[in-house]
Amino acid sequence: MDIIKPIRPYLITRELNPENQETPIHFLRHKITPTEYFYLRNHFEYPELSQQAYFLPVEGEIIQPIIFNYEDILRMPSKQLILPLECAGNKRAYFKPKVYGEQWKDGAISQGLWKGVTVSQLLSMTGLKNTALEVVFEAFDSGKRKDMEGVFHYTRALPIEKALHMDTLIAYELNGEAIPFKHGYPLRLIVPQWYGMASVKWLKRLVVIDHHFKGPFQDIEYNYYPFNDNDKGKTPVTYINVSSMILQPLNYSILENRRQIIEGIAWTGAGIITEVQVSTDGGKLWYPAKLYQDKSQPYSCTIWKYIWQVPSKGEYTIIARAKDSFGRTQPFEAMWNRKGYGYNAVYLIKVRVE
Ligand SMILES: Nc1nc2c(c(=O)[nH]1)N[C@H]1C(S)=C(S)[C@@H](COP(=O)(O)O)O[C@H]1N2
Ligand SMILES: [Mo]
Repeated sequence: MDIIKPIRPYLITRELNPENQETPIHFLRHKITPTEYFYLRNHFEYPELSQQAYFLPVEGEIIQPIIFNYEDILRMPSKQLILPLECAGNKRAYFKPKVYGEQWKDGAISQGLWKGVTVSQLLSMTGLKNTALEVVFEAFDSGKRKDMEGVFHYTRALPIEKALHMDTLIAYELNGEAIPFKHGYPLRLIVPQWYGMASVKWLKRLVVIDHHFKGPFQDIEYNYYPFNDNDKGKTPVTYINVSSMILQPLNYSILENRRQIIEGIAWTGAGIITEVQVSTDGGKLWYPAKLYQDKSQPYSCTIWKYIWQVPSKGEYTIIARAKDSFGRTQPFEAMWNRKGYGYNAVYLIKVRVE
């Protein structure tokens, strides 16, 4: 009898139109997430690709406007970075009280090997006027919104310093191949250390501006709103919070061995992971896990392992907690906010040992 092969990889569907699908967490143990298991986050239907997509105009507060073409960009000096792309809404489903929005669990994150040219190189060719304050990255996909009239392109801006950062890339390859269409082919922005919303797919043009950009994806979405009924304390979502995940054993699994390897990943948008602690008694005692870090790829996820000698049969609550070199530690409770961004509470699983 033939084995029926799946025709599509098994992502975890949150929505099909626009397509929003999670990576099954099993694939996050790989150094890079296989491309077909990379999560997908889209605000609109996929754009239509035309010849125009192979040209990238740079306009605005610059000395010399230039239209770069794809072929030119492929020939420029390039950079390769391994880094996690994490949606700001990852783990939103765990906020209490619940918040509206895609109910992402653990898989709105994937780690890719990205190749591209620096934005800074392109801007060194156009030159910058000293009025330059932000760089706007406009995409081809667009659609309507429920809260405003008109059609909007997905558009985000970066402060000029972040745009000029030596690792902010206009990427054209993911995991050694041209970026797949659903991930932004032919050209997408990659902003290390920031949540995924900054990494604009299907780039249409760059505009350098002398003021603060205000578009719905900058000024309405992707802000932390601490209160349910007013906008006080609104702050933009930028750097990824320190976070971790237990990948093995799985939540609510039944274990037989008295010696268990507990392993997972930890990541941060500020500095590097300096410590991961594991508790097997619900948070009373903590032990350091062994960290495996790729020193040549400082943004990439840290893999960690802890060998647990299980004292006796029973039910256990296992918790992982990461710290980074900026002194940030995962909290027991994530900072609640109305749109459900930046969830990074300690990671907790339950297991039974028989
Ligand atoms: N053009 C465009 N770029 C975009 C988005 C989008 O909807 N349109 N979504 C953003 C968000 S919120 C995330 S988390 C990442 C997801 O990238 P991926 O679909 O390649 O995983 O892309 C970002 N870039
Ligand atoms: Mo996102």
